[in-house]
Amino acid sequence: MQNEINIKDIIITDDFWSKYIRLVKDEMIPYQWNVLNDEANIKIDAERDDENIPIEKSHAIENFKIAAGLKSGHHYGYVFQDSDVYKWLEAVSYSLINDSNSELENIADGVIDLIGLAQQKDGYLDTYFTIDDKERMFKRLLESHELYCAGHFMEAAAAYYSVTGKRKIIDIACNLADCINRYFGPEEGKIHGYDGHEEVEIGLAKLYSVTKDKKYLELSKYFLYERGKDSNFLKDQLKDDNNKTFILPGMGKLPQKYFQVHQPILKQETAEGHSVRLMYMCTAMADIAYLTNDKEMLEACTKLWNNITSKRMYITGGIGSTVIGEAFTFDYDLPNDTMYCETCASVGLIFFAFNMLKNEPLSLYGNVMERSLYNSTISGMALDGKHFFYVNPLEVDPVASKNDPGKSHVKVTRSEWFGCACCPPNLARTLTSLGKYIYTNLNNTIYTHLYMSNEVDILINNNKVSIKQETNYPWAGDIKFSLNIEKSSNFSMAFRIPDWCYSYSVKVNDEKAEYKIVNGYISILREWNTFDTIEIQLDMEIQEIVANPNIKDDLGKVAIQRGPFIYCLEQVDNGENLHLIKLLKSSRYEYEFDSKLLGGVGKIKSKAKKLIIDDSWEGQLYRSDKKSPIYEACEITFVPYYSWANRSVGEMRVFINKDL
Ligand code: FUB
Ligand code: ZN
Repeated sequence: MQNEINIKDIIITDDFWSKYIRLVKDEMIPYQWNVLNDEANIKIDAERDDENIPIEKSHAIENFKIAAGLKSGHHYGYVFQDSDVYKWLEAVSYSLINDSNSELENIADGVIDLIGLAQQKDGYLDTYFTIDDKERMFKRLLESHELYCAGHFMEAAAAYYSVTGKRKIIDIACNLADCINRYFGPEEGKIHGYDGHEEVEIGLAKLYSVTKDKKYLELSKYFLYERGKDSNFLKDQLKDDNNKTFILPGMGKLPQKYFQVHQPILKQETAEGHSVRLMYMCTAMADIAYLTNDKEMLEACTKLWNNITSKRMYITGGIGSTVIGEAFTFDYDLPNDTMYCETCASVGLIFFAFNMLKNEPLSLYGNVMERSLYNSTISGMALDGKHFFYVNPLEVDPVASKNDPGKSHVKVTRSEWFGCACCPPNLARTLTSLGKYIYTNLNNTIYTHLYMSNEVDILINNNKVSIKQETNYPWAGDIKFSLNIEKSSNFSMAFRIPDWCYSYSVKVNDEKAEYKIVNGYISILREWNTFDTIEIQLDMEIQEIVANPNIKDDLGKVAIQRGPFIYCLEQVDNGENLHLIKLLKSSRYEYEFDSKLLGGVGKIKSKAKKLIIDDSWEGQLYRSDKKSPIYEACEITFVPYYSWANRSVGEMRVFINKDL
């Protein structure tokens, strides 16, 4: 059985990631706290043009106060507004590891007390239904998000309890889970159904992991296996409800695939519907497969994984090709300028990848985890930690975003907050728990999936192995591991070979090492001792990446990658009309780390050419043109995709035309 590393046993010391983690702790968490309390002087944006989006305020804490009877009033915000508080609480929990902050912990304890007060006597917890719609509790799961919110609370509870050891939050979570268990399940008299938005399955599995109470594991499994058995369950529930008003207008019209209920989960082979929903479903499936050794479930996960990563994923690790339903569409449909690529979906892909790694240490999972993390996940947050992208486009033209209603979701600057604020706190909880994604151990092998400086203690064969990883990653491919071991012992150390790396070297104790390649990992089996070192050098060449020719939008174009980063062109460096720029047939690229640019980034320069639109085009849209196009020579500068839109408003693109 493979073990996750206890997140309390790892400290990230990395330059690149420490900055992010600090930003979340020092900026984002206090900022979000103010937003949740309606005390931040900010403008809340609608994530797209839609007058139903609640943008007046967050009201999230206020909702709890009203549900707790401390205040009077109505619920405000999305029906899943509670989850913003839960995700914040989860991020706070992880941020308290290695960095105790009694003031923050007191605030968190206060929030937990408030949540406890808002919980009903029977364990039920959901501010919208408690305040304004009690009779419809569990009666409109298509839109209600009751179990979704419950799942986020269970995740927060597992995190807070694991970090602080304080039981109160776990007791609230168990009461809630027990309440859900009384209402749902295969037994007669219970609701045979599932939530419209997967998430409770993840929360229940985490609750099981901290309490070891098998009924939570069973309930998680139940919700997964029940999903899609009766594809009409969600809509039938709406029909049965006498009160026909919608909580989320428009949701009732969405197809079964949107909710991943068109088939039982084991039969689903392609990524369908709302991308965050699918990612949470897959994350839970992979966890249940791991926790219960369910091979069929793992096989189903593998099929979905293959479809997503080989036919429906952007080069940045973004997923979701359309704003309509924030959803997947069809194979190879990956438009760069209308896509969705929600930050939450990228985060969800990381969760899915990691849970697959717990089942099977295959480098392809680590590769995607890295791709998503370094690109479409962190692009979700500005370098100031206070502005966020909901969708992460690969091509932007401010004129189009302003004037094309079909692109109202493609923002050109990050917003201070959103009416639907799912993404910012999702980023916060992922960044503060980053340590857990770096290593796993299985079958006498310690696997390193991600490279970043850190110090960790890992138990292998009841032997404590302390590892110090030092690296200049992601800007350079040198990685050094120094060991400190209780007793010398035989085990394997395995290191992922990133999919972008074609040449590497490995040394143990300064000498060329013997190793095997196993499932995309450099694997070294030997007796390890204190003071042993492993040095890995991954060559980080600048690469031109071409897309599968089936992706219509990328034909004749290339994207630039160096190490884990996908690069982009921005107007601020390259002028307007980026679509007129063409890379030369034999382009040469020069890399330079610029400590003053964008908080310190490696930039890439190249010579290129730019099509000249001369005056003769004035007044003509089309013409028969026998003349060859005229280009001017230019020098262009690429910056890492994640760092775009941190300077000024302008065009951006990842895939660039090229003379092929
Ligand atoms: O429905 C809850 C969250 O809101 C989803 O996960 C996001 O995609 C957004 O629609
Ligand atoms: Zn989101």
